[in-house]
Amino acid sequence: MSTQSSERLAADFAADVRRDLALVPKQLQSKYLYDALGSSLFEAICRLPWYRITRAEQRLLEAHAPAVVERITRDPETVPLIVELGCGSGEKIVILAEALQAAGRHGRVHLIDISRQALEQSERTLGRLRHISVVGHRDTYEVGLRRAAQQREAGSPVLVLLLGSNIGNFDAPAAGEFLRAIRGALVPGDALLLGADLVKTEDALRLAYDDPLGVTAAFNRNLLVRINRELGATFDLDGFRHVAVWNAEHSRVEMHLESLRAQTVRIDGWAVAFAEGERIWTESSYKYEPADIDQMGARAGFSTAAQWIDEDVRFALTLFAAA
Ligand code: AVI
Repeated sequence: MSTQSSERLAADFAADVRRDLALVPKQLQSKYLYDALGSSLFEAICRLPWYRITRAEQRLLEAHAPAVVERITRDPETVPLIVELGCGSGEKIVILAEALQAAGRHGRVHLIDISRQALEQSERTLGRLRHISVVGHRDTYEVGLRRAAQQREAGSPVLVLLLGSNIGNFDAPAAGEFLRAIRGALVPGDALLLGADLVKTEDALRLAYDDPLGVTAAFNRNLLVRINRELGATFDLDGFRHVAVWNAEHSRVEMHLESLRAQTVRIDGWAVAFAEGERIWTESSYKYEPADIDQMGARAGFSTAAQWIDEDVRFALTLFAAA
């Protein structure tokens, strides 16, 4: 990644923190949870017995990767381009890459993630596959997707992967806008594979977002560690606790950091005051019904080509065609 984009990301972080801690209620954007330690903690979350999204999605991908690959390999002359938005450790895209290999085809992969560690790990995971070329973009989804789509070869189909219920971290207007932006980068014949978590019991959701080992709490509180390190702030970690709540009205799990006492935190020369019990809202994870997912896609200009559901975990993998 160029120094220029490193500097831009650092300046954006400082400006966003300053703006969002001045809001009522105070907020921080969930994309900032993913520094190197945050990415490792998220990987650990994906292995927790109570966070079942990742394994359910992997099972669905393994079962249906051939059907997904079939859609982008209809023309034997083309080399499909797969773009993954938020690549994690690369374990999911590797399932599709192997299905591509089983179909006897080459492919090009572009990985887009804000986390340097996630990109490096995915590149290592995919490095052993000789039939694909891999390019990483350390950037926001929007900028990375635009860059990747500009590099499509004429006539080659593009498959965008938005997995792991990453869509659930956007509120409805932002999710709609984001899906429209994805659609805008695609042409008829291209596809989007969307993994999205479904509404389930409140107990299951609480355990998934406030696990008994405290890994999710560490993931959330690490954002304060990051702000201390990168922005010279004075957050006292013992002064904030992790809170996860199911908001049924909005169909989302919310993560917050709650101040345990009245306190003032200095961030690079400015002061932020917290009342006892005041919260910083750090993440929303929206949960869907299967029909919501179809409608969300349709509103953005996609038609549902297939939808596969893990009924046990309640997780959906939806293959959309760019209509
Ligand atoms: C990345 N994202 C979809 C995760 C989620 O479930 O919202 C992040 C996460 N937050 C707490 N646990 C996992």
